[in-house]
Amino acid sequence: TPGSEWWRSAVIYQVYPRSFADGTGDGIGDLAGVTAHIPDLADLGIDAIWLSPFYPSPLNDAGYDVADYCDVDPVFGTLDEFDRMLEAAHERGIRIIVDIVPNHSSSEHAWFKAAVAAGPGSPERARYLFREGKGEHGELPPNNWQSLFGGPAWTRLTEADGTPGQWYLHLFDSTQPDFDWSNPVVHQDFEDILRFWLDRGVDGFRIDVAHGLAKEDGLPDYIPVESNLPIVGDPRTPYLGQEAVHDIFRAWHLVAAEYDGDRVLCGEAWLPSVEEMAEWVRPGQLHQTFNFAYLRAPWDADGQKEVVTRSLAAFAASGAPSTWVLSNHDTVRHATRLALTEPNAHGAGVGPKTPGQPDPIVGERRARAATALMLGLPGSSYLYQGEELGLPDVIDLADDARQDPIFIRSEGELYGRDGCRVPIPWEAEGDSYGFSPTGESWLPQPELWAKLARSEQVHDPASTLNLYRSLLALRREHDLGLGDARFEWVDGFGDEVLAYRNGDVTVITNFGVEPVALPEGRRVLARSEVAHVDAAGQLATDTTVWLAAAE
Ligand code: TEU
Repeated sequence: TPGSEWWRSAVIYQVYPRSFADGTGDGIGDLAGVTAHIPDLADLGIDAIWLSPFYPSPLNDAGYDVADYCDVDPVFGTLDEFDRMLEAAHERGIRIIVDIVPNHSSSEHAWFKAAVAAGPGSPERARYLFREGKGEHGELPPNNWQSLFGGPAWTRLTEADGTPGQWYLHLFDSTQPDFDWSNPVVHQDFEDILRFWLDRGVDGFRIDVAHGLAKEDGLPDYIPVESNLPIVGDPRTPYLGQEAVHDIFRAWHLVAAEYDGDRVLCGEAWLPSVEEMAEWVRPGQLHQTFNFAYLRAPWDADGQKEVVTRSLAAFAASGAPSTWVLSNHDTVRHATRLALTEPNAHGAGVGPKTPGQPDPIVGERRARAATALMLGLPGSSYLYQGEELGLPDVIDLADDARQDPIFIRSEGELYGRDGCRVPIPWEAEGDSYGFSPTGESWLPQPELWAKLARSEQVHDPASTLNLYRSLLALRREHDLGLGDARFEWVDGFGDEVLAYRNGDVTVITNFGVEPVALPEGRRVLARSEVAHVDAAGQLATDTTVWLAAAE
């Protein structure tokens, strides 16, 4: 229904197209693959899909380097296939939001090529951030900014470009030049792009690096301050979290509102605290933002209680719904992250760089418990493809198989983000576990995929897939996504247990080693244990239970 603000309580499932399902047999997932699996997603019980980029791209950063914002890369399909996918999803009551990348384009975009060709001072160059270098011959970068992927954030044009001399800014890879959002032409271009997809019927946008679009006037040097977010970047820089981004999103809000008031704008903004993230969304701008503080929270009762309490308070004050997320295509999958003895603080990008191997049994147990804790909370949850199968990060990919520019640029020091992007196992049999009809896969899949394949889980009542299905069905049945007014903490289970009530459902998680006695006479709606040992009214370590209201 128009104006329902469906996103406030939605469960939104991220499809990373190149790794989801391959319809054509080239070993790279595509839109035909998404369409083919819409029935499976309907069966899972999600409300919406967020589709990572599928636009024409040289794929240096997996499609977050867009060469044309209004088309589909032949690797992923065609605009017609996009329309068919959208229709198939809508027929099943699933909405689709697409990823928009407005901070930078690919250096292969016609706008950037024209900017290089046209030379200094031209209107073409003014779309991007070209500057003269410092030093006697302009041989030094215009300022000291560093790329979030490592190395200087500036690259100088050379003889090979035909117009040598100036430098251009790129907060990410050198093939991802940043736009100049102080130029009104850029605003107009992107409003046209939003309308292009809204007219096709998309239900909204996930906005990449939303806090990065505006840069401080004069592009001053960055004076580093202490930051615990080395990869994500310190947000108090001249290039992240600038006030001018809010003007952009006020305008975008109005564009989205022209379309029946039911299209959502969700911003990606890695800010250090949930208060900063919530304050950053603001009424009349983006509708919601990812709560990355949630995926960074430690796995213990105090840490989880604190992040949920602070998130609910901060988002209530902002007017935006609370959101929750445990994994995405930039982070270590939570089935691995939660099993690390010393999880990295931000859970993003750098892979499990801790001594020793994460224990897969602990990881599986905690991932299931964490999901059951998350899906009972009011607000909107984001799932990342494959987490419903309990997939871990693939941490032992060979160096030469890896494709993430973070890995490549850092000369082997980091694991990069490929480990969470390994193609999905649909079938236990076959060279690519049902990912591709030819058995090809752009990243090698581990043998473990045979056991975790969807075909193995779908008929097993104890599988992770069926845990997700029942949690999502119960969440819908009991309206758990609705507002915070129905939420309260429940005390009395001890220091290492966290319990809350949301409407008529009570959710209890045991973080301690000792089993905990459950209240008597309450119907169990769902429980997260991997194997259903006779629970006898007890809640084991690292598990979550959903209980019905007392009769
Ligand atoms: O990520 C934005 C971002 O801030 C990254 O630095 C992210 O924190 C990093 O991947 C973690 O190591 C978005 C996309 O989600 C990411 O996939 C892209 O690579 C990036 O923008 C550039 O478009």
